[in-house]
Amino acid sequence: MSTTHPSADGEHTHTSIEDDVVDPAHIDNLSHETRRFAPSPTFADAAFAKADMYEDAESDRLNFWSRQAERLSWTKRWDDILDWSNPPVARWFTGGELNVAVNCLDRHIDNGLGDRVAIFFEGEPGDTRSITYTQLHAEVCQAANALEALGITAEDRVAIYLPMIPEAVVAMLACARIGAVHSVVFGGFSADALASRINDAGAKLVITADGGFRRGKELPLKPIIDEAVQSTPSVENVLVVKRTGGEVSFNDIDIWWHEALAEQPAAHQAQSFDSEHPLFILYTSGTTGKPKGIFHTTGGYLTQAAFTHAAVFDLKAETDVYWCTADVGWITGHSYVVYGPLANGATQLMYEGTPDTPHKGRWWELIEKYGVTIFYTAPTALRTFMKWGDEIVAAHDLSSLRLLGSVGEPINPEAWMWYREVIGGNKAPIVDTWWQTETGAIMISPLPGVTATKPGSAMRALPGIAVDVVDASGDTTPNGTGGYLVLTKPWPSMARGIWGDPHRFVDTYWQRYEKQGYYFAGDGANRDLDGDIWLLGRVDDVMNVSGHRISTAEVESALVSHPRVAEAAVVGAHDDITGQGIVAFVILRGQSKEDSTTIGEELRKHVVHEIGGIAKPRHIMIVEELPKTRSGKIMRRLLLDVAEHRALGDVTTLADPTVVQLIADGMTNNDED
Ligand code: 7RM
Repeated sequence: MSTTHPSADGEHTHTSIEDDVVDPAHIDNLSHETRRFAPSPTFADAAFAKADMYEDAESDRLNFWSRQAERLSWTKRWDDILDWSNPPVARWFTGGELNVAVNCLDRHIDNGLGDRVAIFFEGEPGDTRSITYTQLHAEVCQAANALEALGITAEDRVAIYLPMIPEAVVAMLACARIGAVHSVVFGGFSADALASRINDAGAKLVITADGGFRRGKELPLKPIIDEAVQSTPSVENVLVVKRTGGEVSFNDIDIWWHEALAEQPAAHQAQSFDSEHPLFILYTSGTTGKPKGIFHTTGGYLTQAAFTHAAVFDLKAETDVYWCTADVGWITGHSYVVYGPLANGATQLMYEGTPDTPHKGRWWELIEKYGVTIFYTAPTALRTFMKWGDEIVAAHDLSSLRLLGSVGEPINPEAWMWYREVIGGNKAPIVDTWWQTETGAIMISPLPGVTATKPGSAMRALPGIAVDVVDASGDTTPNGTGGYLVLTKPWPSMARGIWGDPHRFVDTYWQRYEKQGYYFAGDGANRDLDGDIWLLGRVDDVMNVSGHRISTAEVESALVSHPRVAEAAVVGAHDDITGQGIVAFVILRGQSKEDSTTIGEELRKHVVHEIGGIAKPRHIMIVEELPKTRSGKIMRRLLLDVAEHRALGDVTTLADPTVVQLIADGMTNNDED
């Protein structure tokens, strides 16, 4: 069934993914990479994680995780490490009780580390703050008190829509402290996207800002909230952080954050919550138009976030300055800006703006200025810097860097080598970390003091994690071939479900290998002859644009909500910088023969309005027809061939084989940037 215009009742129908699922036989770009990079003996000797950690975890996985949980501070010890009696919903550290915010703040202060800097903040305009653990604790306590004064309890959800400023961390920890579930929505999402997430979670409070600074300009957020809350009956109040000082309209439900906090004491008696108390919901795109509210709980999540942050990044909390460039609106920001680093008492840099403001060397300038030692970013950013040229990097002293991380998409060997040589000065180990919103924390990655890495490979599962690469029937594929990536045993930070939709949780991740009890990740992977894993990207209709997950169906849905669009099909076409770029094929309604550039531009704006800037199509192609199978399914593989300017694939199953050729002939190479 193809994507059609919404019917009168507003229901959308969506393209089936069946004819797009990659046959493992086609997943065969086996790398012939032979380079290996072992850590220096000095790095290896001093490493947090040593080789014996693998055997240790292998011999008794549950006790391994139990020991990791002991790194946290619990007010009540757990009865059982894992309850897997009701799959696929796991319960970890059952009966245990803890408070996440206490683990991230109070216990460090109790250990005499209150004066350690938790966050060096650098705003895009150049304003700075350094916030110690004692100061962060005081602010979180005030915020927790303020939330309670607004009637927020451990039964409620709070939506957070903020720029990358310390208040985002404070807001998240304040929710965690009182047991309220936060739902952070990335600042790049539109009012509609925000409203649907607020409604899905039934959030009672929204925490936002007047705006943030981006690309040298004020980016207003308040008007977006004002529009969103027109259609969110559950929202009782909006707390507004003053960041830019720009003009905002204030309504009767709005309260200034600084005023609400000023009224509150900087102390707060934290209560402990059950290990399985929900901590947050984070929406992520799936194969339909409706984003999934992935939800995580407390004890298992924090255990794995903290453990992986220590082991994968080899954190030396006393001396390291850590920087993860992810926004808190994504899972990487949750686990590796907020919960992992703070649980470990790390000192980190937080930067508000874009890498090219006011100049293209801003990131490298920051690394030099703060003496960053551990740096975690995405391949799309690295490829952008490669394009800008090495001179920009060379103008800065990056010798403080001792470890580099990559996340969000496969890193191509060229970018990996550039990262190693130009950024890491040929000495810092690189950890390519594979994981997902659903896994909550890193699953596949080198251990930097142990693994001899290969450029482009995430290598193998971390200690305590069980992965496999299987064929369609769930059988392990031999080394030297590829298939689907699965996780074969439960892990502490696994999602506990999709908010309000338990069936979808089962259908999406667990149905496919129900017999084996495997989690289906939705990624293709190769295992080389040594058994090391090479991730190949999604095997479903989820695109990965600059490391952001966007579903083709979601963009199609946005397109068909425009009155002029009859039908739309979207593919993620290869892009040298962003990994994939969004290319849409659109059939218009009615006969009017307007300029396709004008309508294309209008539709791109419409998608931005419906979903947000991250989903803006790179190219919109107006077509007369879409290639379909006889059963009416759109043949995306062919559209992808067209979008990537390739020779057309097999068209024999097409209802009308001439259609694609017509589209291909009309596809000009005028992609927008
Ligand atoms: C952490 C994050 C998850 C999807 C995942 C993959 C892709 C992420 C890597 C990667 C190859 C990596 N969460 N992905 N990391 N692919 N190598 N190191 O990105 O939920 O937003 O996305 O991202 O396709 O399924 S996410």
